[in-house]
Amino acid sequence: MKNKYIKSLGINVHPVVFFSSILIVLSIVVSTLLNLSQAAQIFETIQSFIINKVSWFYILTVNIILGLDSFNSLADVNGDNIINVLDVIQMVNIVLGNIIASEWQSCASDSNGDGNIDILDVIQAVQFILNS
Ligand SMILES: [Ca+2]
Ligand SMILES: [Ca+2]
Repeated sequence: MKNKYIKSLGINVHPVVFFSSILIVLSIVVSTLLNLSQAAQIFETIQSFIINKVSWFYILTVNIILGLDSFNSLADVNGDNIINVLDVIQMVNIVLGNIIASEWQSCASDSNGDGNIDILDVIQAVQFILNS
């Protein structure tokens, strides 16, 4: 059986999944960087909605995130105690259904604590990486 995984730099990746995930993540990051004012407006709109409509949930979520972050597991999907692009790639693969997340990975991937793993979690993880 042909091994379709690439082993380099100590990571084991599927080439199609890996490079398509990188392309998706880079396109999100680049489009955000190229449209900073529009991205800021979108994030401000989302934040305003959250604060005005579901502030109790926002406060609860922030406390949960801070609590989880103190254990350094939030968004650390691969469990190496570092939050970087490898975690984002795994999150994208979980969102796309390319990999089935363990219960621990599901908890780590739910960056915003809303109980769903989706693109908002990926965006939050990318923002965390860019801000750190
Ligand atoms: Ca990690
Ligand atoms: Ca989520």
